[in-house]
Amino acid sequence: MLPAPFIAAVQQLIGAKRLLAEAADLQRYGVDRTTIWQPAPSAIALPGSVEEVQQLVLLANQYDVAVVPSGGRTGLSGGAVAKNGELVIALDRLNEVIEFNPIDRSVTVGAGMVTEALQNFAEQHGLYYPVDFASAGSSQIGGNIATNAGGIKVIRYGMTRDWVLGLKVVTGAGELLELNRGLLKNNTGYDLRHLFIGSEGTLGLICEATIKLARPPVDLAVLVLGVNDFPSIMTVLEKYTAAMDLTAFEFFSEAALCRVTEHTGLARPFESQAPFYALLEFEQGGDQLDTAMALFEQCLEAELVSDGVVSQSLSQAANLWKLREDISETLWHYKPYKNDISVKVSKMPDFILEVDALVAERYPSFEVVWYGHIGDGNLHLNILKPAELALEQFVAQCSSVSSEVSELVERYQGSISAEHGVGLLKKPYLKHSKSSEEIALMRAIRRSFDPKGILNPGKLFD
Ligand code: 2HG
Ligand code: ZN
Repeated sequence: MLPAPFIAAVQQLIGAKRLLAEAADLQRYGVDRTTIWQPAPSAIALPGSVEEVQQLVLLANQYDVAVVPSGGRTGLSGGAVAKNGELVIALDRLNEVIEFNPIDRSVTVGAGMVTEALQNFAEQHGLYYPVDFASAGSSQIGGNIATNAGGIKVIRYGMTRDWVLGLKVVTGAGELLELNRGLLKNNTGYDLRHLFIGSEGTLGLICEATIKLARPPVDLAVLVLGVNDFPSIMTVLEKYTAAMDLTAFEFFSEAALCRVTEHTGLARPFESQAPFYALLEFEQGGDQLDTAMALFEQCLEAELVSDGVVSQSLSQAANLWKLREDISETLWHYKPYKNDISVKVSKMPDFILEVDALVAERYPSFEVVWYGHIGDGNLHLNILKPAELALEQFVAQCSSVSSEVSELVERYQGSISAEHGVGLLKKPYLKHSKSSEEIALMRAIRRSFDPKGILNPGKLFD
């Protein structure tokens, strides 16, 4: 329950109709794409300006109200879940282009702008925003920055962090900070902008962002290969990355393909079946297409791959991409337990065999679906909940296996969260990717931005 004087002050600040408390709104704004926690916020505030965000945070401090910042809520780690009567501050209305500069090739946008709208804006100006993933149609830039979102083009373009030139944020204490001024070069001590990128709403609310744009890639082709086993995927990756600049190298298992084709009605890439599929994307200009096809022949001869198809049109390329991109949405219907782990690409061949052996032993009766950004060393293991098993029991069993997977990740010096963030889901495993000294410093940083601990309590660490 929020204190009555706080509600009155918020209504006065943003207008009564911008403070939502209907059951459907609490339900909608209280969760992300996880399926584990029940949403239970007290109310949803929809501020219309940075000043209103700042005033809201100051009021929350005054009345000791916990706040959950909210973007498009497409996260997969529970970072935007509000389950304890918090006030959700949703940035939906801060969704405009504020300034575009073609000389700097940068654009400043409100944090509530949907990723796809930014991609479209860039395209209309002959430019390109390269951070891309299946939820681009509903995720928001502020949320992407708060979680340092990755996606399907990281192998070529990096993560969200690589595209943020500047940020306007309101800290947990209510200070308004303008970080890095949109500059390419700025060596003036600590770069606080980078602390906010990936901070999961625990240091402040990201209100505006200045984003760098790229030249668009030209004439992309998609190649899907049927691959015989895990080690072969890595050999194929090595061969292709040695010879070409790929814009993507993704993989998925036959189980993932079956679920997607069943769910979407999409056609298989080719008739024959393989245990795994690699999806490669590249600019086909110059001799790139010839190189890709020559490598395909070599891989066939070496019995690394068994079949393959290359896109002949943009629509065929888009359909091949859907086989990979629609996996997460398809599996969501099975309430999957998610892993999002990474190691250095060079360690991947050994790591993958060990994870495979571990999950095969520990999940003998659950269906494990493999896919991910294998070109970045990033695996998504989704464990599907058997229909007859209660959610709580399923989560408990998966969590105990996650501890073992996390120990393995630690042994390989990898990450327990490659791109989805820690949120609530990975909190127990953070210690496997960060030392206790690092976590202590993270806590101290959190306290200096949010001394009363009102922002996203319980996320990242307790
Ligand atoms: C993807 O790569 C997303 O498709 C989602 O990061 C992964 O749902 C998942 O586990
Ligand atoms: Zn992913």
